[in-house]
Amino acid sequence: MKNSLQASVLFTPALLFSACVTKPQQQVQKPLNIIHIMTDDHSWQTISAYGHPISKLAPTPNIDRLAAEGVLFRQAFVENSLSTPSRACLMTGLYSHQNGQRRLGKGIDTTKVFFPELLQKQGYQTGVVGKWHMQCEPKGFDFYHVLWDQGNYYNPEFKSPESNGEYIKEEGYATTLTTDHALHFLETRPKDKPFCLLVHHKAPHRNWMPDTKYLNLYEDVEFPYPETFQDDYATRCEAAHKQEMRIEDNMTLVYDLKVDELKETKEYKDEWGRKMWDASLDRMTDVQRKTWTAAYKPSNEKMIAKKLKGDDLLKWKYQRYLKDYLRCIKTIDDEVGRLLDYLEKEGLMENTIIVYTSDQGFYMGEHGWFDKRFMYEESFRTPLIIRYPKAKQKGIVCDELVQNIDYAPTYLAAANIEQPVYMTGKSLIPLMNGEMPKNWRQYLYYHYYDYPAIHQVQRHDGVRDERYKLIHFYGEKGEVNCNELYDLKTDPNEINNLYGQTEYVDIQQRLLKQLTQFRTTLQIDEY
Ligand code: SGN
Ligand code: CA
Repeated sequence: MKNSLQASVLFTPALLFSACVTKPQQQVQKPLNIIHIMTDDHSWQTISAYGHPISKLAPTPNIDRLAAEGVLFRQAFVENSLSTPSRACLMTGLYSHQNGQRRLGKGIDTTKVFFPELLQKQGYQTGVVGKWHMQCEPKGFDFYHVLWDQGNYYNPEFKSPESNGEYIKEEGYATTLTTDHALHFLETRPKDKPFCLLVHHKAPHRNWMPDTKYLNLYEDVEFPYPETFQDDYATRCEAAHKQEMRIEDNMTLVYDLKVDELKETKEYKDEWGRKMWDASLDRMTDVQRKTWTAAYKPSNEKMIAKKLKGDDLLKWKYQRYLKDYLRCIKTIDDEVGRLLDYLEKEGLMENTIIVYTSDQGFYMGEHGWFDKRFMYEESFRTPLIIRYPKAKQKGIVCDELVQNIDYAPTYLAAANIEQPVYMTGKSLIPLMNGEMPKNWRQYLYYHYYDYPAIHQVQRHDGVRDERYKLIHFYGEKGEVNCNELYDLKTDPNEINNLYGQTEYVDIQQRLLKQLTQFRTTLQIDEY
């Protein structure tokens, strides 16, 4: 349990989680209701409960409320840092190669059981609202109201059982509409049944379009630059050099950063971005569009007049990116507050487990990047806060290694359903109860497959323990395999690749052995 007993440097109000060694008596309790709130691409750096400098300037009081009354997991990870694969891990409690969903496109093996199906059998009312993004129809839900594909921010289309397979446009902002549908599920559900509701927001996914009421929020704030903003990837494998997710080179001024005024200039060559951008604006009502233009035009014109270049342009891009991203987060936080207020008003807080997480982490300029995919911390690690009403202590921090394959087992345990033997993840309930299960994992396995694809992040798998991380990049046929090793204690920014250094040979061997063990026992078929 040494990991969990480290001093809490980031989060002072919380008590540091110290698990009991003795096992408390198991009592059967009433099945708990379950609310799983999952945003899309929300970085832990931008939740104030995690204490990162960026979030200090853009706090999230409602999400923090969950942390103050629950457990803040500081070592929560995904297995494959991408939307559809991450959602498949959630639904099945299985790794990507086990559930079939390795990449963003087709993949899911629909013969696998989705955990809400097991809850339904036990008498739960189940629902999902917002971003579904699985490559199959919602399975295991009594109620669904889901966005088309990735979803749109303004006036998005939703599908429900009543819409006969059609997507129907609704006026409003995606985050608010998704919460409306969540509240509708809660209000109309049969009150004599326990429920499980997945609230999956589109925000803050690219291209980070805030609601009209927050278009000027943080306008005068200057957000701090990450230490690795100008990373030159000097010690790394080829993968970090050839990705296409740099703010400087791959973040577009019109589509990503909303400088509408540039799209008509002859220097502007990005046809794809122009089309995508026009499509986002064309979705708006006249009032929305007017408000939008009035908010962005003055600062856009100022920026154009300055004819920014080099570092000045890069800094401007970073500031605009962060502001828009954090404006999206502001609405998420408000809407989490609205949902919590409802649960409180209805007296549901004491028999509902409430989870806040994201489908993966995100780069807020670290290594000069946006997007995710890599096994480096900002993307691999995801926010995870759980308000477990039966926990003996409130406001605690847990530093055990947990992963997105653990949600399904946790929810089954909350419903008193025995975990099927084929499910790979582990229930988090013992950890939240202050117990330390004897066989808790000491290593995490990670595997990213989506290559070649947008952002061009080479395929890789790897292992991480509480301190060290080994990554193996393999790519396509003919591409050179290459390994990286990091000591996260002395090098939390992962800039010194230690692979092959004599002083680290024992650690390297230990992690390589562990990686081989994972590949063998899990029957991994590519690496
Ligand atoms: C879109 C985005 C990418 C993003 C993927 C996957 N481009 O293709 O930047 O990496 O989704 O994101 S966009 O211009 O169309 O927004 S994920 O969250 O669904 O995995
Ligand atoms: Ca995502």
